[in-house]
Amino acid sequence: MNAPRTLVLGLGITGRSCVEFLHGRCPVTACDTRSDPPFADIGPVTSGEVPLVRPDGVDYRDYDRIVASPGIALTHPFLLRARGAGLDILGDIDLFLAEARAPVTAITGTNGKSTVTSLVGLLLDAGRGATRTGGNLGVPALDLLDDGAEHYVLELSSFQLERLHRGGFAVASVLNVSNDHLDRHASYDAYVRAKRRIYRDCGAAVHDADDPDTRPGQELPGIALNADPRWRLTRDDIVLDGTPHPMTAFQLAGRHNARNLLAGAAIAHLAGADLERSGEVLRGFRGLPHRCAPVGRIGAVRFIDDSKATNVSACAAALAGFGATAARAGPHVVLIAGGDGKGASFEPLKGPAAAYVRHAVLLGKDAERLERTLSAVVPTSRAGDMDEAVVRAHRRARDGDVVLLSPACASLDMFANYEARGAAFAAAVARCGATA
Ligand code: UMA
Ligand code: ADP
Repeated sequence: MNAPRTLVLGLGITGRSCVEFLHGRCPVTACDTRSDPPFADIGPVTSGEVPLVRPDGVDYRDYDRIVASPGIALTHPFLLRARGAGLDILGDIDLFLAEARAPVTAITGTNGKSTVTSLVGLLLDAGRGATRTGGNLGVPALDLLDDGAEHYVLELSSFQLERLHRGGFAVASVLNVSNDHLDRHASYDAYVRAKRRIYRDCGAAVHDADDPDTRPGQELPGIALNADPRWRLTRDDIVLDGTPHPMTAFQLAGRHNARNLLAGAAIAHLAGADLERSGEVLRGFRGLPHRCAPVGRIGAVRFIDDSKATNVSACAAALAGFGATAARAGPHVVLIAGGDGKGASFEPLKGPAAAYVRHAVLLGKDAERLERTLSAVVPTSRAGDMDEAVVRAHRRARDGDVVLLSPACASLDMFANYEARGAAFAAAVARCGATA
């Protein structure tokens, strides 16, 4: 077959990796709906070898397939017309799987993906340097390709999974599912279906028996966490391969992180890691920045950056995590939340807010909607920017409290991304006079 004439749609992080990978392998054209795409300055484009066109300049008859970046919905009119014209639509993960020569383990879920993916990568690698870890986590899958790799570990988003044609992951896992990205998926069921595509033809599946939406559609070998007596959480322990370990033996705090440790260890075990040898890695794992990370303290008030909590369930988990592990009962969290709620209901925050939140400072596009929900159970106030939010939160906090940035919303209405939001929080905390 002739090399397929390929249009790469989107010149962001993924599109850049696709253009660089495909250039020289097949005829490639790049296209972006934005007038100034982030990677318009890459070599193959500036040299003219890969033309960059606008969507309205595309004649579908000139192409066999479109590699569509995850940020572009499959329902985008450009892609609907392309499908109507008979073009194949795929994503970067299909290109990656066609090329990868080592087993690939893949992890998805609404929350905890990055934490678990990073942990699995560390456990599998055990310091040898032969495991490549990335995907939605940040380094696009095609940039991981390496002849020396012995294993790949990918974090996959629902956007990547909904356009994935291939399967066959060595180990696949849906960690948990709750409402998110409902502005992109037609319904909650469609979102669950996209997530479960990860199990297609996989060698082994890890799901959480406490969350039925994580189940594979058919019987597969693997581990059903919390149903399998060898892999479960008890009140105080994490049982790994039949051995109980007290939760206090691990660096990661909160019950949601105990779930992440359990899942990460089970996935790595099935993928071939020796957990006895990697015990130190597991116990010493401190998680990733912007996920319940301490950024300073003022007197007896701690400031915690959970900027990566971009949806309601992540924020609820963080509140419960700090609430349940607190030294004393009663509300002791001053919450900073808000941003773009992506169409989700904030109702599920009411319970944990009533139990653990002393005061909520709200900002961003959906501040008013959040206030309507939360003001029924806790005192709230509004802030125009992050500096004001931190000053207000600090004023409300009492000794022993936690000021928690856990927005329950995407950041893009006010910041370039969640990292920038977390950095703005840490900077504001430092300006208030915090120490490490
Ligand atoms: N866009 C346009 N026109 C285009 C192409 C993109 O307007 O022609 C917009 C999109 O609507 C989106 C933004 O540009 O708002 C970025 O989209 P993209 O597909 O170019 O994204 P990349 O830069 O390639 O980054 C993607 C992931 N982003 C998304 O899926 C939105 C990154 O995950 C991922 O790290 C990267 O690929 C490497 O794999 C980020 C993310 O927010 C962290 N993911 C979502 C999440 O985790 O909830 C799914
Ligand atoms: P993802 O990559 O899926 O966004 P992360 O590991 O980056 O997940 O964690 C993002 C946020 O989700 C954290 O900051 C925390 O608030 C929340 N979180 C992490 N793990 C879990 C879990 N197992 N269940 C619910 N919420 C979680």
